[in-house]
Amino acid sequence: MSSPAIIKGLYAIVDDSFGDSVGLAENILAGGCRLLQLRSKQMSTARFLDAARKIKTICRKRGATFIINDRIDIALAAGADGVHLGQDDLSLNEAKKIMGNKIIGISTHNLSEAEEAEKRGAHYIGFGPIFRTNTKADAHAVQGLDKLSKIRQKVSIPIVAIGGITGENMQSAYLAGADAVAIISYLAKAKNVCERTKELMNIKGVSHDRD
Ligand code: 3NM
Repeated sequence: MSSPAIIKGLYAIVDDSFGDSVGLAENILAGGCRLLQLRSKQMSTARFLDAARKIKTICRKRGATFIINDRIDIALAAGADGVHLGQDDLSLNEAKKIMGNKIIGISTHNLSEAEEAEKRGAHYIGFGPIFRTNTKADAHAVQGLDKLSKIRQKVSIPIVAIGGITGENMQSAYLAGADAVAIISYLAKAKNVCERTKELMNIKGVSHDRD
């Protein structure tokens, strides 16, 4: 499962700062999402791995791709499909040595980071924040849709738009060239997470079909 062609459509990120990650993941996957990341800036390694293993089991049942944020050790121990790394994490070269042919995504916040990630062999890039977000305390300045379009012209690996994405602006990110949209709070804060996921999966002009 190393093809970047599966980085498409709704890319849900389950962040434990919003509560029970496993329950959230269960509802998102029940709503039809097939690309999910587990992210935690606070869980102990043992709890992170436990949540990752449980979510991986649900992902397998649903045929969903499962990515772990930051922690290569947990991604490997849980048997996830890949890892998503920030600019300050292990370098792509080092990560590739450890991860073999698993998926590696890189967070980028400007054109040079995006081009560098592609050159070094990232399978996809995250680019953001596209819109204002309260979820990431140390978020960069808002990049907007224009910068997303510019990056689309320069980079051919899949681009995951992130930051402040909702049901209302999701389509605009696609029109600007995103292949996938990563969403944390708009899903986590929904009254009915499964229904909201279904709504997102039905937004016109957004393809979730994987090659
Ligand atoms: N990374 P929400 S923005 C985790 O710009 C993350 O790289 C970002 O959360 C980046 O969907 C962000 O709630 C937070 O806005 C996204």
